[in-house]
Amino acid sequence: MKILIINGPNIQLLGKREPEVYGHATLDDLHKHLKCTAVELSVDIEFFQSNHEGDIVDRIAEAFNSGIDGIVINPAAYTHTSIAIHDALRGVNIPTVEVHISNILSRESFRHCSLTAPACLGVVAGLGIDGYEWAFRALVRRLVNKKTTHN
Ligand code: CA2
Repeated sequence: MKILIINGPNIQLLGKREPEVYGHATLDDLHKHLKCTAVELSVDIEFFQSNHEGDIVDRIAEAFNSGIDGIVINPAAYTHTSIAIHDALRGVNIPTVEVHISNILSRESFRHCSLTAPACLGVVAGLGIDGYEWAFRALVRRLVNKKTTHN
């Protein structure tokens, strides 16, 4: 099983700016942590971060051809604006869980709406970077159960 972790714009700043909102761990720390979880769960994991909407759309489309079974995505600011990422997720129909480090519902009103979440299985928000691990574990469990049920 192969899972792709996608992070959107400015997430490369994790741990370097606004620690009061996004915490002290860096993107590299997050990747290392998720790699350990992937070993524990016996699944392959790939990472992608981009500040460019089209590149994220292209990576989602490519996931369809490269045998990705599930996606964990933090579309960052594109969450609130990107019909293109919504359409890409719907287009590939790969089970996806959306993650937000902060609780977008307790922040400014422009963050309350996610255009991408309706194309996802579910959303984890407000649990800091731990949310990526919970999303990853929930996704793998869902995929394993699905395989068992259909075989
Ligand atoms: O809470 C989240 O994960 C967000 O997706 C983060 C986005 C924000 O636009 C969303 O509304 C909620 C912002 C990502 C910027 O990442 C930074 C990380 C550290 C320092 C500065 C920015």
